[in-house]
Amino acid sequence: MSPDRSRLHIAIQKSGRLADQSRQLLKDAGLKLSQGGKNHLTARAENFPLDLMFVRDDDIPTFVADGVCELGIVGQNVLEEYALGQPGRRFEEVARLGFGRCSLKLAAPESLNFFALPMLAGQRIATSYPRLLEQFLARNSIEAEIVTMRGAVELAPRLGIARFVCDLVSTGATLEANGLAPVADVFDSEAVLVRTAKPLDAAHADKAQALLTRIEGVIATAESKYIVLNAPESALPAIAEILPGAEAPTVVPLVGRPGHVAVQAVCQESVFWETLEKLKAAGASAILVMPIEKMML
Ligand code: PRT
Ligand code: ZN
Repeated sequence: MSPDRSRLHIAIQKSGRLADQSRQLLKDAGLKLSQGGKNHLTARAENFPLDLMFVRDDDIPTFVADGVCELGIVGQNVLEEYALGQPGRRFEEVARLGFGRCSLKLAAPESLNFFALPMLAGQRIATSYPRLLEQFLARNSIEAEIVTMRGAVELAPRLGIARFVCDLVSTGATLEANGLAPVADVFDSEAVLVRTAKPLDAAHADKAQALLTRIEGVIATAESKYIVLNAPESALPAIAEILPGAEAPTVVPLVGRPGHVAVQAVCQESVFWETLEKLKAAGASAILVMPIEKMML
């Protein structure tokens, strides 16, 4: 089946760490996804001109760079590793999505009591990200031997393949279970929405922009909360200082309580119990924190 060129195409991971959240993001952006095409390799948004292609994450940069898909969702680690091997940048990162966070780290055997970067000189380092590692080593003027492995990198020291490894870490449990400790950050990553750098015709560009605006709304909503509280007018400056990421709160007089106001604000950062305690200490009462369902910036 050849792709319907009147529609937009987005490449997302078929299965793996980014798969569920990529689909969920599109659903949160209001897309109703069909059950999926043959072998579940494609799906269609029934209420938006967008087709989904389910692929391996490593193929997403190529699909987007070549314009087979106008959009993609992929980890920055995969994207940068691909870009470093290509002459020109043929895609644009258009939104950070706040999931799939991890860090490409250099790790050394825990038995090593002391570590400094020059100790890598002349050593073998196993990784699935040879270009990102090569860039890091060059920036630090270190010459070392890079051993490229497609997976199970953390086993390399035990197998005698390499003394050091450079691998993705999220909790650090895998390194620890293999007697390794992180010693340097090579590249921090999260999932991003990426767009082809190939020019889109006006109709496709409009559709892509509409989807991007919705996705930005979903991301902003995920962290944002709506706060309502009462406070004496005199406490307003202190309260405004505490409200996390709030722009110009609305202040409304309270009937029958002169000198007291109600404050309403959208907070674009997480609101923790500590924040509420600080607000109360500053004079706020009847504090309500509410989720925001939709937001268009
Ligand atoms: O099949 P396909 O090629 O599509 O998937 P894949 O197996 O290549 O990738 P997948 O699904 O494992 O990861 C997809 C993306 O998720 C990565 O490219 C990163 O952008 C992101 N991500 C976030 C991670 C991790 N966190 C992560 N922890 N990718 C891999 N890991 C590995 C890590 O290397 C370690 O071996 O998970 C293991 C556990 O990590 P710890 O530190 O929590 O123990
Ligand atoms: Zn992969």
